[in-house]
Amino acid sequence: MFITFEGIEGSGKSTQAKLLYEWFLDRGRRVVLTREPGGTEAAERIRDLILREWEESFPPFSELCLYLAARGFHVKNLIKPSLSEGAVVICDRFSDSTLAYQGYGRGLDLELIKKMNREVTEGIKPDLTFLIDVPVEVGLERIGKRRRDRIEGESLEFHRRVRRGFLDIAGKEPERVVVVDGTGSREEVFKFILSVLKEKGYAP
Ligand code: T5A
Repeated sequence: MFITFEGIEGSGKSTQAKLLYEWFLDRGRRVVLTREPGGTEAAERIRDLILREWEESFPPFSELCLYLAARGFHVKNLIKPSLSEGAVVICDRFSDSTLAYQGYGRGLDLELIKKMNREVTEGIKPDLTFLIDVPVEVGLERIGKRRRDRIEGESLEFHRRVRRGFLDIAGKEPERVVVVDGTGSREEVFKFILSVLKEKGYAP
């Protein structure tokens, strides 16, 4: 079972991914919690490169290639082997983030991104995706006090396009992508996520 969490900055998806990981652990399931960009040594190095601030300009297509390169390492070395061993894999961000940020956010060609994504994911697709949705202002306020990375520091309009992108993706794949109202408390949001998992037969 491959479950991904998606959403804008500060939506609370890392919090929910961790809660679900602990929930499966408590029930004795073999479960892997991982993230993108990152998850393996090489992919984490690419993450450092992508997220830090640079003096020189960062071309959107180069950014796209780096996210995809990191995903390639991650799928090959962690996600695929873990799924083959029967583990539940929970991933904080995956391919939908590339479509939302580099496609809807940066304006790169959506079809090209989908094609490149298919190459690096080697046919792996999430069984279920939770899109934790909050207004941009709520997300940015939640992360407001900490130092922002290169993507978090983008304009309000950029983050709005990304949010619209995620909702668009969800609208096109309603079976896989479940939109979760992320404005409630951590406990309320998690309760809803569990109810979806149970309803879909993924959890006892
Ligand atoms: N990216 C990524 C791309 O552009 N393309 C790609 O292909 C991929 C894979 C990753 C960046 O890279 C971009 C997207 C990102 O900009 P990251 O550090 O992983 O960088 O950033 P995020 O994934 O956005 O992680 P964040 O930690 O910023 O946000 P989360 O995961 O949405 O939020 P979370 O859970 O850490 O919570 C944020 C704060 O809110 C509180 C938490 O305690 C925390 O303080 N919180 C709540 N507060 C009130 N109510 C709730 N329900 C709350 N839930 C959490």
